[in-house]
Formats: sequence, C-alpha cells, structure tokens
Amino acid sequence: MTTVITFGTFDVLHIGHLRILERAKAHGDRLVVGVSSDALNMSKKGRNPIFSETERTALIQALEVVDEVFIEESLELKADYVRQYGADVLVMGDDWAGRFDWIKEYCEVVYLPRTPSISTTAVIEKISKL
Ligand code: C2G
Repeated sequence: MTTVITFGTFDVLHIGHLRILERAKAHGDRLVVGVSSDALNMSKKGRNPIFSETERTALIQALEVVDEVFIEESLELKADYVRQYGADVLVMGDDWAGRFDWIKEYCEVVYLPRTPSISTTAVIEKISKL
C-alpha cells in the first residue's frame, strides 16, 4: 500500500484542484490531504479564506479520490505529517517546485505541472465582473 500526501488551501475549489488530487492519487493507493488552516492561509496570503477550514475540509473529504483529510497548521510541520500519516510520496504543484525538497529525507517528493488557465484569483475576478 503506497500512501500519497498533498497539501493545499483549496479555496475556492476548482478543476485545477481536482486534477492535482487525481494525479496525486495515481502515484499510490491511498490519498491523504492536508488542508491549510484559516490561520495558515492568513499568514501565507494575508487575508481570510473565502470558505472556512471546516467548509474546505468537508468539500475535500467528499471527493471520491480522497481517503483522509486533516488540517495543516504550519508549512514547517510537513515532516511530522509525513510520519504521522505514513506517507511514501509527497505531491505538490510545481508552483512549489524545490520548496519541499528537504522532505526528500523522509519520503519521495514529486512536483506536478499546474493545470493551466485556472486559479482562485481568476475565478474571483470572473465573479466580480458579473
Ligand atoms: N494547483 C494546480 N493547478 C492550478 C491551481 C492549483 O495544480 N491551476 C495545485 C497547486 O499547485 C497546489 C494545489 O493545487 O498543489 C492546491 O493549491 P492551493 O489551494 O493554491 O494551495 P496553496 O495555497 O498553494 O497551499 O503546504 C502547502 C500549501 O498548503 C499549499
């Protein structure tokens, strides 16, 4: 059994998020997802998320491709999460390329290309122009 772990804010959930979760799952048998806490999102992006961590976690947990979800409290705790969930592979989009290479000591680290032409910023802009 190969366990894959990935992380993200997933706010507002869109097709790029679903695609990376599907591609992450293809690297193993079990997919564990760390959803950024509201506080972590604030420290990364300087604003509150559109949807709360409770809502974002429920949305991710409801996806068929996802086996387990937890709240990611800090970017620095990745090695602990990898150990805690018995992850063999860490998958992230390539906007994070190189940033988690230090985890290679604990498991395989894979960066996948982002889905082009879709982002939360683009979704927010599209909605604001309606
Ligand atoms: N993603 C993607 N294609 C897009 C947009 C996002 O493949 N068009 C991927 C990102 O590369 C990331 C995942 O979807 O791997 C989640 O993206 P975000 O919600 O933006 O996550 P982020 O805020 O970058 O948080 O510990 C890491 C962080 O928690 C990641």
